[in-house]
Amino acid sequence: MLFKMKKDILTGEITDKLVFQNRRKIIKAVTATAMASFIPASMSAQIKKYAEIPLGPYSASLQVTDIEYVKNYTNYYEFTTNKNDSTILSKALKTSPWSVTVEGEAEKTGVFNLEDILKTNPLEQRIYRFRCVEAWSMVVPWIGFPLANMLKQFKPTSKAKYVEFTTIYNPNVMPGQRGTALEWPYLEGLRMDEAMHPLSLMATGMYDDELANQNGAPLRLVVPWKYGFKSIKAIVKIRFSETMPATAWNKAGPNEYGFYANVNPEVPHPRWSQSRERILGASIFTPKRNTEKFNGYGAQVASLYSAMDLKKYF
Ligand SMILES: Nc1nc2c(c(=O)[nH]1)N[C@H]1C(S)=C(S)[C@@H](COP(=O)(O)O)O[C@H]1N2
Ligand SMILES: [Mo]
Repeated sequence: MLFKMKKDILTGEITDKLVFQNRRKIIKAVTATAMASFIPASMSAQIKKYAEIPLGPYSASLQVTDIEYVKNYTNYYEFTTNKNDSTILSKALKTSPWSVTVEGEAEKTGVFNLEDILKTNPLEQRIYRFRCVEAWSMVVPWIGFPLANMLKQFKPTSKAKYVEFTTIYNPNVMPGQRGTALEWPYLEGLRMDEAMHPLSLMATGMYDDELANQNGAPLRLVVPWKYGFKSIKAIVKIRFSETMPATAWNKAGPNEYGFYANVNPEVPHPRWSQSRERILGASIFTPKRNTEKFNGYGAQVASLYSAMDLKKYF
């Protein structure tokens, strides 16, 4: 699988955008046949559901990374720090039924079924570049809905200045949670204006399908202008707060992982440069690409930070 895709050696971008789009067409054709024949209606509805999701307005026209890399090179410390092994280990996590607890500075708090959340938050596809703090990047066709849509439904009060997200805590099925790689449960947060920004996405799927467990099923955050660790997986709790949340990575290394974690080639990580990034799935001959400020989303988000020194608030 690893060397199956054709690569553009010069740019390093993986030239399978067409392959991906063709796959959509094939799925639609198969679905049409299936509905007229032998595949159970529920299954064909599921396939159709994901293949026909419209492309959202904030989708970038970038060539997407080979799905095999995105699914088998993951960071999910609840299971393991080994990027290849969370695929198998995470199969033990039961992701349905799933509920999200909403707490704190909001009018509508309580426990909500994911199914109900999805009824009022229509899905769209967003192709985003995703940049890990470890200096590699990929391009993923996510499926999800704007975070702002959902947050507004909970009616945050005027005291809500931040929103905090928590991953499921279940050391019985998540062996990494029996260790001390991070303080558990994994916790992340955004300032309210960041959370309400139209680029902030709640993802439920990728590549025309539901999220694989290792990629954060059934519900994860995707904040494309920030380092990947902000994009928390398997969310079970959302809390609106007046104060800045103490996030898992910031607690683990306050000098290395800031709360903001905006992608910034000008601010090196204390142990490595952030000016370039390895393209996930590209050959070893492919040069690294230059990391863009805000991961290329500066036109949309730079104004959120106009009053801040980004070297101090990294
Ligand atoms: N709960 C949880 N969320 C997480 C992580 C994690 O270990 N646990 N890793 C983060 C990091 S460092 C990155 S780069 C992305 C990786 O997403 P992916 O594995 O789907 O590519 O998830 C982020 N979200
Ligand atoms: Mo990461």
